[in-house]
Amino acid sequence: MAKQGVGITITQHILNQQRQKPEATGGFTTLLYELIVAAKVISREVNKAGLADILGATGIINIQDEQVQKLDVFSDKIIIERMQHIGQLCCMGSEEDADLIEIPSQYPKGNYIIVFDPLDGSSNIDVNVSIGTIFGIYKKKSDATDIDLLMDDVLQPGLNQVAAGYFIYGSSTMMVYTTGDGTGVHGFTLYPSVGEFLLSHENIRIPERGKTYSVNEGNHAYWDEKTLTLMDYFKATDKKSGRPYTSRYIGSLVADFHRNLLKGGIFMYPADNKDPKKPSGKLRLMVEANPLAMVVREAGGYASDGNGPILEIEPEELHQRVPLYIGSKEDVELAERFISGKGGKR
Ligand code: P6P
Repeated sequence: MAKQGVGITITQHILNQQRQKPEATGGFTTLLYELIVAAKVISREVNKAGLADILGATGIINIQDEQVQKLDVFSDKIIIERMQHIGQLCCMGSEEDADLIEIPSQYPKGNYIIVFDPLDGSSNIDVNVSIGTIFGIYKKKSDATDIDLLMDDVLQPGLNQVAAGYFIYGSSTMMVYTTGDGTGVHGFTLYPSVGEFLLSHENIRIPERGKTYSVNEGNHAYWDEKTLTLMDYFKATDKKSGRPYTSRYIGSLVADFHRNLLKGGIFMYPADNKDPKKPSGKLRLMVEANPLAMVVREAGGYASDGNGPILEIEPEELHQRVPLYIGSKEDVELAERFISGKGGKR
């Protein structure tokens, strides 16, 4: 018999999850709903970027010392606009903004915190490569309400995220998220003619081990000996352990992560000595590593900074960077043995 209706919508899925939590007030649901609206607007703009006059750089340099693309700015503004009025947040943190973002006084405040990268991979916008929005949601720990006193509430280890996920704007637009409490990782695909995200990847599980490694080999000259030995390991021929691995690197974190989540593999952005200002590599702990580390853990994978779990790192500042090894559990644990010096040889 033909499938009736449209299947399970994201709205239905979120409400089902809310019903399983007697203490739920619906505030978290409201937050996710408006975040989804922001993503739909960003998806619309990304998918017409080639047509609209929002291509190219703004000439602004952001906190990350990176050329800001117009869609970055647009995406940042859309998320802030959709989040600030819902009465569920005490503040926000964005990769595009140096400081915490305050909730305007005309809106009620709440106990949630959202940190996000509004449009990761933005350097790929005008070459039509998949890009994404990454988010992590926390609950405030203190009674503070003044923006100047909330940084400690924001700088929590990733373990404390009450939800984490991403939107990927690619051949289709998808939302992948988890509430981090054993309820699994679920993927929803945007059905353009309906304008709704429909459940398309229920309970995603990442293969224990993959056959793909993702890294920017162009940084080879800037890696230390342990990193070089690790990369040589993946490239060496050894049929018994299924090597060499295949190399796949898109240069857009969400796209590289999403492929590995579904197919297995490891993504790496090691520490390097390329830029003295970024000794821990390029990726950010709060708005990139932690949310994806929560997603991959809930899907059966693992994320490490090379010495230990990303999710256990006590953040020291909003935009701190961290080396990232993330994906199939066995591959990341192997990488950790090489990088931490607890085993592994060239
Ligand atoms: P590189 C995109 O600018 C980004 O932040 C991530 O999406 C991506 O994984 C990484 O940088 C790519 O960096 O140095 O390899 O170009």
